[in-house]
Amino acid sequence: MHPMLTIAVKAARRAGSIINRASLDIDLLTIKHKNNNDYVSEVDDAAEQAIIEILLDAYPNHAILAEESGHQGDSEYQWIIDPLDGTTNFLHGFQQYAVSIALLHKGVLSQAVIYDPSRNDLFTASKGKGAYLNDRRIRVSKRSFIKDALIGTGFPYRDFDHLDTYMAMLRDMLQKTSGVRRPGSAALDLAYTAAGRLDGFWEIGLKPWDIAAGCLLVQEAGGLVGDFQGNESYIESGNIVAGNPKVFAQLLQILAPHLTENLK
Ligand code: 2AM
Ligand code: CA
Ligand code: CA
Ligand code: CA
Repeated sequence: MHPMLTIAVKAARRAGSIINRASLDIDLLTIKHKNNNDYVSEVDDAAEQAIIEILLDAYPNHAILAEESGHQGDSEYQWIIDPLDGTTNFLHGFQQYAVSIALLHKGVLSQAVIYDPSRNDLFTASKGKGAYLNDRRIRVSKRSFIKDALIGTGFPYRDFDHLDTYMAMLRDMLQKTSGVRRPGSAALDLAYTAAGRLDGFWEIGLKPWDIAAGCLLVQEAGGLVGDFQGNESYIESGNIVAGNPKVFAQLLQILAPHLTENLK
């Protein structure tokens, strides 16, 4: 394993143990959330700080972009961190959430870890070296036809400007695929796409920390990732389509008639 990936795995597991410990007191967690909606961000912050400490301890000069604490440093190496992807699920004890850590080198994704602490599932990828779930190589699914495909997505929650567009996309997907799932962690949805558990995925308006690691996983598992026109702008726009190559192409076809100017 690449030494930088080894460090990322150590950081993701440390964050996972913080999350697992907090999840044991789910009742306390819910009450605390009602009285003080800082509680979840306490878990998010604690996990994020643990990750950053481990990364910077190993690589003091590397730069960081993390969901809760933002940018720090300036380097050709930048870590992109979501300490807890799927916070709403975590808060409800709905066990679908993950830690996501990616490394960009000179702007190119080079290492990725997505760790599901409730199942102890560790997804990893290094550029050019394939994608793994625990010790086993993973590949995207071989399904060729969109009518047989199981597709992941996320609902709009922040920017309801695109709600009508999204609902039209969803309506079309429900009619043209074998099923649509909305598990609630974009990072895990991409990891599942890499592992062939989902055949494809799309969502509007995600952030770099939601998708950076997942994109490398999908690509290293033999899949394709793009924005809604199949181009490269997905990390900036957060408008993302992913899937095995055949499903990816068919997803783009389904989305095409729904694209308003600002989604192109
Ligand atoms: P988060 O849990 O790290 O915030 C699911 O659609 C994706 O949207 C997740 O990656 C989730 O990341 C993000 N998201 C951010 N805020 C959300 C919210 N209020 N409800 C649902 N998902 C949210
Ligand atoms: Ca997230
Ligand atoms: Ca998060
Ligand atoms: Ca969040």
